[in-house]
Amino acid sequence: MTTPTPQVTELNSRFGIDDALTFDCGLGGLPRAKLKSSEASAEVYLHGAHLTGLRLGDEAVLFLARGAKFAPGSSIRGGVPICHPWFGARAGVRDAPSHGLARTHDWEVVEARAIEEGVKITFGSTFENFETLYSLTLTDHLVMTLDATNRSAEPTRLEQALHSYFRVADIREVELRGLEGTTYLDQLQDRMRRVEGDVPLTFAAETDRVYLETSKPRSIVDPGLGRRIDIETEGARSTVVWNPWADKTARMGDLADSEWPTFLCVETGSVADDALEVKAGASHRLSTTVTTQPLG
Ligand code: TA6
Repeated sequence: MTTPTPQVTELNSRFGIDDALTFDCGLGGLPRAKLKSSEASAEVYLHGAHLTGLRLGDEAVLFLARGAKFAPGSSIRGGVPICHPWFGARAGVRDAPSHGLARTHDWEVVEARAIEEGVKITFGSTFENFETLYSLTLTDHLVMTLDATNRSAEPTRLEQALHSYFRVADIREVELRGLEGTTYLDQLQDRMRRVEGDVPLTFAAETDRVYLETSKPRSIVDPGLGRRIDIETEGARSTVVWNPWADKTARMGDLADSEWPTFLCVETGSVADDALEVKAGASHRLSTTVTTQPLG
């Protein structure tokens, strides 16, 4: 047990809630919040407001790379990185960091409270024109809510995604339901536009796709873990589906060669053609709900 830093001591005194919400020094010595309800638990770092662990029932729902970096200015490989206020490469700005500013900056805790059957923590920060709040509500499931308010006098373009790395037994055995028949941009073919077939997605190679105008609930059906992960959204037009497969993994310093089969990214937000234009003074809410069910 490391000695708590003054920052962690202050966080516990201001926001701690018995064993429902405690703060400690996590990996890399970074301040971490630990959430606990009767049926679930979660861990989230102030760095990037990055959710790194989620257990629903006794099952780990998210993947976290063994070689993930926990250091100021670095993004953490796994969990749920927040891509905001842009996604991927920033249009027209060559050296902009991939996936925006939110995931590599420290957020503040702005509120924490016990709720019926669980706990809710809210982080805040400002990224360019957008005053941003991010809440995690943990009961027997998890709701992630990202609120962005345009504090400028001009309408402003916004892209965002909750870049969730879901843990699977073996991606070659899973199905992703809910995207049948939708249009997607294939990021491996210069964002060529294609239409998904009328059967659930299965995976046999590197996959990197931005599905547009998606609205139905999505489900990861995982026979290896005997479970289904259900993902429902509000205020999210896009679903990004990604797995690097073996060759790309070999080129990634924070992902071991053996890890690529054990996760599937299903990212929810508004990306590319689905980018938002937020009016001056207006807000946009993105909300994603994650539940799990045993496979019957
Ligand atoms: O998930 C879609 C994607 O844009 C992929 O192209 C891949 O780059 C992935 O995000 C991870 O990005 P990162 O910057 O975290 O390595």
